[in-house]
Amino acid sequence: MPEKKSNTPNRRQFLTGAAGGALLASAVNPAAVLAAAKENQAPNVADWSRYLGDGVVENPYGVPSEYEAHVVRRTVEWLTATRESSICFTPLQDLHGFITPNGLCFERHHGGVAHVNPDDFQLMVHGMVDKPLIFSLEDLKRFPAENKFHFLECAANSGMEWHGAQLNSVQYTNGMIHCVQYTGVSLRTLLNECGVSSKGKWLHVEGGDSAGMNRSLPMDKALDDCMVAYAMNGEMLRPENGYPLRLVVPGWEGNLWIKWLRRIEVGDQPWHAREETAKYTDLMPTGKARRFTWVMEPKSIITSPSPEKPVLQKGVQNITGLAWSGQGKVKRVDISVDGGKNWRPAKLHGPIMEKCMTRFSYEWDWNGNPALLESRAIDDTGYVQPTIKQLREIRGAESIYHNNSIQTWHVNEKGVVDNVQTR
Ligand SMILES: Nc1nc2c(c(=O)[nH]1)N[C@H]1C(S)=C(S)[C@@H](COP(=O)(O)O)O[C@H]1N2
Ligand SMILES: [Mo]
Repeated sequence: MPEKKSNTPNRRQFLTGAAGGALLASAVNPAAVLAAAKENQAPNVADWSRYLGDGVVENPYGVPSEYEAHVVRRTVEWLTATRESSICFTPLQDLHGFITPNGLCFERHHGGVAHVNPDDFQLMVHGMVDKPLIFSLEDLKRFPAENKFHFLECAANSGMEWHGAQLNSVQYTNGMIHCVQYTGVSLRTLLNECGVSSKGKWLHVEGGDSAGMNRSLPMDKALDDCMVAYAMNGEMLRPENGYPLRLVVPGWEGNLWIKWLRRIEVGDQPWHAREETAKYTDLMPTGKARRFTWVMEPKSIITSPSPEKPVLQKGVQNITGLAWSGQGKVKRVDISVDGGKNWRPAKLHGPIMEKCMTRFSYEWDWNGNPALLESRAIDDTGYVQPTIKQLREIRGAESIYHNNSIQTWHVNEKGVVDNVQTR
């Protein structure tokens, strides 16, 4: 939790002079602020102004400021038996804009991180094709590259919240997601190179990690917008995200995005019987299970205020967060400060792209009374993000996957924010 309170008054308080507490009363008086300045604060000369700083290439690969050391991926130790088959969470509360920096992207591994030497790397494409081919990384880089921004959300994101509010955190309730720019080759280009038989309706995609993670991908999706990516955010993939090659399946659940991709087999049916494939199903109240629920439906989350980012003072707050849809573009995000009774549209910060995160913000004048903050996403298909009760009515609460319900944050009179479920 951040301890440091901002002593910078906001624009409105400057203009109206209507500052609340003692802190703000001093802050609006420049003479008083200057008189109380600490050693390193203006008008005094700070330490870092007195001496020469580091030379260039102090860090050949740059790292964040030491004062940002709290901005890290985190895991929940009790969630899984080992770290090799586990998951960690993106610190959404500390991100700006819509891009996730590579070092902060949540990780999900079933058999640990494979460290693949690119000289030994090969991608084999075979099965129902005219010409089976093996590509080296250099071969793949010779194809025309595509550059696309997409979110990747694990189907289990918010999965601990089905029965009730569990984890008092935006990172732990919503952090199984990241959004980066991918560079790679469209799957359509690769498949055309091999000449897919008209009987080829499914791809069997396989990873080179110890889990040998494999999935079935319908041909229509493969030809629509999938790609094999070797780079993220302008540099080669990180080992934990599949170096040197991963599958990108825009808008669909994370488990299809095979990392350390090494084999694509074209077939006429899905590889249903595989145990791993069967695991990703949604148990319904009837005892039956939904399967092949691949699309990640519209969702949004207020990242500040949040349990990690309490409200520090009365007056104007910048409510901000992220929205996304696996069906298309985010069209609108509405904000409620009274638990869903009244809604107002948030400002969307462009660029707004298909199957990509969109940053939103909303100016809220907090009077110090308890409040219930919510955001709801609406995409260009007209789909409106549901409440948890609406989802439970249809799906029960026994599934782990595909919880895209509205998150409610309760703000108390001290500005402390808690995860609650009210409707
Ligand atoms: N080879 C391989 N690919 C994999 C996995 C894996 O364990 N092995 N996990 C999948 C799951 S369940 C998710 S949610 C995403 C996570 O991708 P990330 O680690 O880049 O966040 O990778 C998918 N691809
Ligand atoms: Mo996942």
